[in-house]
Amino acid sequence: MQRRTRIDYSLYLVTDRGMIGSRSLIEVIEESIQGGVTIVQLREKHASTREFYNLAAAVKERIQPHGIPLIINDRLDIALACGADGVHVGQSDMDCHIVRKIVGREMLVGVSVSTVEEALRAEADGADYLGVSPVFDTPTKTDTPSATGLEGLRSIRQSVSIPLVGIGGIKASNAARVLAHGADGIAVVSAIIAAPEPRAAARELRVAVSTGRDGLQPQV
Ligand code: TZP
Ligand code: MG
Repeated sequence: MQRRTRIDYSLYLVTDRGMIGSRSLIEVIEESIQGGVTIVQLREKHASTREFYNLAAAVKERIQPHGIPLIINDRLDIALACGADGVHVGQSDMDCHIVRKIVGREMLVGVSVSTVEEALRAEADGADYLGVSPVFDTPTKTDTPSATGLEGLRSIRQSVSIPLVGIGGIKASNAARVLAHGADGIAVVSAIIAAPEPRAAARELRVAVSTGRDGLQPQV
């Protein structure tokens, strides 16, 4: 587990097996890491517990040699069982302070937030990082609060000091603006998982992240 080392949130991949077609998820993850993904969240909404655990263990084994942290969406039992680096919870999952009580200080805890109030509460409850969600509307997940937009993201950035990533509708063409509005990184599903070439897609997103960090506005 890597909580005590510095985590690089630059390009945070969130998985969705519904988008990979006939490809293997592990291959897609591996290629995306070669392209520059810095952290991986395994998000499984339909898998059985056994299937989720087996997949998590296999992904962990494959990404650990690259030094890439593994985060498990929602299921802290799976996160604990497979020795993941962290767990990510939303506003209707287990409360962050209870998650923290269960997982202890070593494991990363991430929380999805869409308002300043939620962000302040998550920080006070011991979150390590926030997913500001959704920054833009996205067909990938529609049961979300209204999009924060870039100004909402900036307000959340100004209210908390823990790292945050933007998620929702982020692609190479708008990623730099997300960074320029205070995010430490971008979290994406479709921009990598649904891309025909995940390695090239990740590479392009990393360039956009660097551009945004430099405070440069992308060409539109
Ligand atoms: N949480 C908030 S939006 C979202 C999740 C998991 C989906 C983001 O998907 P995409 O394809 O990167 O817009
Ligand atoms: Mg959740």
